[in-house]
Amino acid sequence: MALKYYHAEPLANSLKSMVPLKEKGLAYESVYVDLHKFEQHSDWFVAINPEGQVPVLDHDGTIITHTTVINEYLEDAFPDANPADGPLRPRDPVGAARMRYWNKFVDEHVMNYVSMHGWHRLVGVIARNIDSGDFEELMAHVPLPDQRKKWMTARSGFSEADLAHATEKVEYALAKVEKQLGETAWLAGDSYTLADINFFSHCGMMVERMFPEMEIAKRAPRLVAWREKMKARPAVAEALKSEDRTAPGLRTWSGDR
Ligand SMILES: N[C@@H](CCC(=O)N[C@@H](CS)C(=O)NCC(=O)O)C(=O)O
Repeated sequence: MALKYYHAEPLANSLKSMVPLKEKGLAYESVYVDLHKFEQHSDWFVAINPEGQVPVLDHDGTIITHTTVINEYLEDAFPDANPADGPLRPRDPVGAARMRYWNKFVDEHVMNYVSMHGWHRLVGVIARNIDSGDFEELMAHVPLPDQRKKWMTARSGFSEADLAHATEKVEYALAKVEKQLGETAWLAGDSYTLADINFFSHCGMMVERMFPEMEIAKRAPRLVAWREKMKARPAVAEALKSEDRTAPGLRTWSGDR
């Protein structure tokens, strides 16, 4: 059995499937894809994932993409490799449904909005530093039309209205999670699941730095306590420590590792 994980820095989607690999104690070969060099759109990588995005799981030559799919795949392919406190996907139908409800919420209503602010702060700087002809040449290699548009918008700047809408979505999500954590220890109930890993990967580490004005410690103390509990898990700590090749000047929003 051979697993290969193609990923960028341990943040957002790249972190989201790295944590389950580590929680399940699965040995894998780590392949770093340098987003700063646009390696995700290069011929060798697009031959592996035609959508030109990380992360990607290769299990004995079978390619699995999209983090929520990868994470459920790992549960199906390796049902007996579980952390000591139980499986990452509850075995009872209600628990599994709750986990999927939160995954759907994070995937559809959180990820892209946090990402827009991240791109606004970080990717915009990278995109604007590329000379005009070179930028168009790079864009010609972006396989997903929406992603190409996002790169072009990052270069010209996201509109204030879009950024404000994204901020509203993040505020709504933080309040929703804070409320849930008042009712259950983890997002999907009494056990730690893929839903916690999902929200943590997108919102856990960087949100306070990205939105200092939200005063998250004050407004969401349960979320902050939950985040510390997440960071204290050895698998999460190990994933966060894993190789980070981001240029130091660009690490401004990538969490407090
Ligand atoms: N829905 C996908 C999203 C993957 C995604 O957005 N990946 C980002 C990194 S977090 C990426 O590859 N960005 C580079 C690009 O699109 O050029 C997933 O869950 O894996």
